[in-house]
Amino acid sequence: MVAEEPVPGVGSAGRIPPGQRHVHGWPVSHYGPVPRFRPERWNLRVFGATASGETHEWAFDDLAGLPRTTVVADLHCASGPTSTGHEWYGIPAATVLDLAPPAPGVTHIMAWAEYGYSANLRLGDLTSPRTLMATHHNGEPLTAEHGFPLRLVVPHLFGYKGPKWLRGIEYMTADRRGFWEERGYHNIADPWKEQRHSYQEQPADGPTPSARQGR
Ligand SMILES: Nc1nc2c(c(=O)[nH]1)N[C@H]1C(S)=C(S)[C@@H](COP(=O)(O)O)O[C@H]1N2
Ligand SMILES: [Mo]
Repeated sequence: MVAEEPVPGVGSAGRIPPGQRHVHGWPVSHYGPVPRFRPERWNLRVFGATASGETHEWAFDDLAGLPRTTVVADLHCASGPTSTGHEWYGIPAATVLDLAPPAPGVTHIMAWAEYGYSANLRLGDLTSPRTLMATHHNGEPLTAEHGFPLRLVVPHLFGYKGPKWLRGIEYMTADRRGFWEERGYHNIADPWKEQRHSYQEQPADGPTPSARQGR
């Protein structure tokens, strides 16, 4: 991979990660169709290794009572494009841990979206003060194609770690790879370290993709 020079003066940090190219506007990028929002069927579930052993569930209207925050961040797709200056508004993701505490052994989470898309994160990625479950972007509700009604935003990691159409958080007592992580993408996904591909991983970065096991 040819590392490009970071573009000075561009991006929320005044620069963008190595190997990324700045794109104007906001491209749409995801796998599969855009789900239709059905408010009466929609819920957000926190499940897996919860402290109580129970699954916690919020209906769409329940979200209105939760705290809100604004975060300005860039969005780095691991395939190269970086779009900049996104003003996200939503619920700090750490709120989930207050409302539905994890069991003591929880180290990782799986963020689940419609149609089974998933992304695994270290617990600390979720509780990072800049990680949020966004409902709005630049002052407007999210559009359907960008994740309405709820989208996880993890500004310090590549875009695939932030599921659009978020529906669940699974507490895990061991790491397990999500959708793209199983398909050759890096388990950690730090753009500043250019962690794009699973073949770049060190043993401590996570479990081996199952497709590669035994090879
Ligand atoms: N549910 C879902 N969320 C997803 C994806 C996806 O395929 N499905 N793609 C991810 C990837 S790879 C990127 S780069 C961003 C793109 O977000 P955007 O379309 O708002 O630019 O969404 C992420 N969230
Ligand atoms: Mo991406």
